[in-house]
Amino acid sequence: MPFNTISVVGLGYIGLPTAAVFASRKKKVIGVDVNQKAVDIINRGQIHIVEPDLDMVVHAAVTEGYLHATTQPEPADAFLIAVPTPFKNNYEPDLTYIESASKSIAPVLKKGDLVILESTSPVGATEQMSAWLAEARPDLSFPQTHGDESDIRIAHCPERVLPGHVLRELVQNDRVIGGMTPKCSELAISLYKIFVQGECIVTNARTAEMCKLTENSSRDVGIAFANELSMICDKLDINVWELISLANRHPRVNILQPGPGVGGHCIAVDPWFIVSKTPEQARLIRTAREVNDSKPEWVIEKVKLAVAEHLQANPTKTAQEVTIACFGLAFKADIDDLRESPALAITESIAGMHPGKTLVAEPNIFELAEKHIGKLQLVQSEIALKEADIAILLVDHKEFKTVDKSDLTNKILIDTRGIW
Ligand code: SAJ
Repeated sequence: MPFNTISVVGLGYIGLPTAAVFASRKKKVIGVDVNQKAVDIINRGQIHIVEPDLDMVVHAAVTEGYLHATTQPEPADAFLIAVPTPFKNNYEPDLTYIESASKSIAPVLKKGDLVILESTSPVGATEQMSAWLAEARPDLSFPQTHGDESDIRIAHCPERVLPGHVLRELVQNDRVIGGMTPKCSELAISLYKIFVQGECIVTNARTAEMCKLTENSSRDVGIAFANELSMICDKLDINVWELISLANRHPRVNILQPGPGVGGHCIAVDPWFIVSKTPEQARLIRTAREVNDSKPEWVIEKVKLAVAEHLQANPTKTAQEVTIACFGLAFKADIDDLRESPALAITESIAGMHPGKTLVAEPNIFELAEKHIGKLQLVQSEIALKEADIAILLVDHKEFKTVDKSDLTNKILIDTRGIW
């Protein structure tokens, strides 16, 4: 079936690149978002998020007339829902964005349309979305009641792209296609084949939901193992980076890297969707989350010890005269994204407790948020290195990997990434 018009609901880190890539294949794309400001920016051919090369693709798509954004859904042949799925205070998934997106597209659905949930979701969310649509449109039939004969086709196809490499991975990665029925999967494949060069592999909706959660939980558990090792090695006076590189020479061992904690909006969130559904069984997954979430506090304790050590070595100094420099604020290397960043949390905590100067070097950010002004000073790396009594490496940005080792002498170093 030809898709003449494709609608993408939610124009964030996943929805906007997806909309732009469909448009670059000369499909008419309607982007829908509740944020009027984002809609206006996109309709000017600009972007409101940071992702390499996305600005050019969106600019071309808008100026050539293939992509336009709106706050009000319009009829289309396929709808992709890519809205956030955060968790609530008790780590229960919050599906309100999926609910309101479903209710907003329901009035414009017509027989033959395909609705795909792309948002990372707890198991059962796709069936729930289909139930919300069915409730709003009793005149149409849905897969949960009509199977392969349904008027509307529904599938879950999770996105798995790595921030910073989204445009390449969208096209090249394999895609898991979880249709509610075989016909739903078939139609979803024909949609993704418009731009996906990777393989499209069919499963059911629940397995597709669990697959995405499993990928990110697997990585979280792996990072927790590395973080736990780093705390064990600290007690035993062993260099954890050397240890891991030695152990990884074993042909069947591949340990990840310790860090100051796990950030971003995916790996620190998705495992909770498994834990909240099956709390009795998901013991390792929960513990991994707890280990990774406890790492920033461990780093902060190291900083307190370093200040005490520095004052002991310099008895004429007061704590007000000690300068601490934090290197990196982003949640990982070579991006500017601060969401759920352990580096940011550690830096904020130091600035809150330290009576002296707290300097920050972050090559990907050019101004501090309002709430940090007066508490932190954003400076060039060279200045931070020159002035610091205590230097804390929080993000392995490429600029920090090449610092002159002689600039690191005469100060206490806390290297959470093992690059200094
Ligand atoms: N990290 C470590 N040690 C490591 C690897 C990562 O401490 O060895 C930390 C990073 O510094 C960062 C966090 O983990 O704080 C997450 O970074 P990441 O690069 O592992 O992952 P994300 O969050 O950028 O993207 C992940 C990817 N998932 C997997 O690799 C399984 C991506 O493919 C998903 O599409 C994305 O989550 C998502 O949207 O779910």
